[in-house]
Amino acid sequence: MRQSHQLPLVGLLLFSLIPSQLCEICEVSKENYFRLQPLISTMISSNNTRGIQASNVLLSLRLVGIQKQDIEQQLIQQIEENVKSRSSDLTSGQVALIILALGECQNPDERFIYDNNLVSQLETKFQAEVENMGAHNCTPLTNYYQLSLDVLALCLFNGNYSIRQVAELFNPENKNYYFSGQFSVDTGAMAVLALTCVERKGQIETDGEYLNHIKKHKKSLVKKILYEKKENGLIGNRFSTGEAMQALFVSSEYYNKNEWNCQQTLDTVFKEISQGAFSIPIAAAQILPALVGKTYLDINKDSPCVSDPDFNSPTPKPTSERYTNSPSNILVHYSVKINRTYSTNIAVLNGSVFLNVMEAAREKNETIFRFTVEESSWGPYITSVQGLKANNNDRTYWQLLSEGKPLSQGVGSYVVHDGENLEVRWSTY
Ligand code: CBY
Repeated sequence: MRQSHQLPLVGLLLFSLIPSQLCEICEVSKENYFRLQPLISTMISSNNTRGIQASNVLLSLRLVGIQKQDIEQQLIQQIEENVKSRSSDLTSGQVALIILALGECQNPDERFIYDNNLVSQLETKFQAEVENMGAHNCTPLTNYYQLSLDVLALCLFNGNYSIRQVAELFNPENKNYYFSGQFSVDTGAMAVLALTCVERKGQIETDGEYLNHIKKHKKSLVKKILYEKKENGLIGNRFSTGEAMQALFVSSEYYNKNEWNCQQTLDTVFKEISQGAFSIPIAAAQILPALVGKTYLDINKDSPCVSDPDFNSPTPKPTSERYTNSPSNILVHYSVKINRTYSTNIAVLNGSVFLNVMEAAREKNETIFRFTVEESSWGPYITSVQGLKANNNDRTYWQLLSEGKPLSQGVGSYVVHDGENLEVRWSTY
């Protein structure tokens, strides 16, 4: 008798709990689309969306349904020129991104992929990555973030890959998921996306054993990603959060609802957007899809390109690049550390970035502070200091630090502060 009284109560309790869990769709509501405008402005009004950044931006715009003909044409032209002028220099991940961007949905530019045999080029470049691992102590030509992009593009665009090889390569204990002992959330997230595609396409009868390995890898990677969740909801850091969200969207069966409060992550990202945290095109391009609930697995070469009317109404005004500060000087301490440390004090204009400090130091003493840079999709990347060159096969690089802590921005974007201790350190990852 007592039980039958309790039943409706329990039912009511469950009813009040379950819907809130099931209905929690973590994506920005249409009324809040204006919060994404700074990202869109950064992506489309930046006239320096050069080289490989262009494919990241195009991919992101298409994925969320932003159609701006003139901008799209400009990006496509840049991508195609890039392929024509330096196709053999492109890394495997760059080719993968180009395929993903040009083939995102049914469109005339898709032809470019097939006319230029980009998928078979990618197959060859992917195998070269794997061969390099054989010759150089399991280190690929580039990195596992790019290998994941490769597998993702091959999987989505019907390229050849061996599911056995994928299952072996993407073991979560592999050192290539780590940089200086730290799990790389960007890398893990991209691997989860690639593995999910392979898993969805695999056939139980023939690939059963490997599919099981892949499932196990995914589960473990998802755990590692969630372990990097910060108190404010970011996963890894602000720049890896978008891709981590995508990975978590496609693997909800591998974690419990209470392990991730997606809304909290979303709110923190919005706050960061409003503070101008994603001010370079690639950073904006990488965070945007997840915020509207999209993932790279939604890339579908056979479905028509859609345009979301809520995004395509007024043309956003370009944001002013950097706020203007009074042009006063600030003083920073700059060191180069190899075995010993070489230091100097440098005066630079308020609002200067790390690279300006390095340039000023070089002017003071060319022998000690000379360096070389290369352009990367995230801006300038330091390749050598004092003639000592970073080498992928040895896993060496020039690490950037402030007050002894690694920076999460590159030399071209990190704005330095008065009295700061900056360092470039010869390191292994
Ligand atoms: N993209 C790639 O191949 C890059 C993959 C990536 C995992 C990338 C981060 C993530 C992403 N979303 O794109 C990556 N970095 C890698 C692999 C690397 C290594 C590069 C060498 C290799 N094996 O390919 C390496 C050496 C470990 C590395 N990143 C170094 C650095 C430092 C660069 C310093 C220098 N010499 O100029 C630096 C500045 C860290 C430091 N304190 O020294 C760094 N990376 C940072 C900060 C970042 C983030 C950039 C954020 C920003 N706003 O500028 C990053 C997004 C990224 C680019 N690296 Co790496 C990671 C993050 O903070 N979430 C594919 C290609 C087709 O485009």
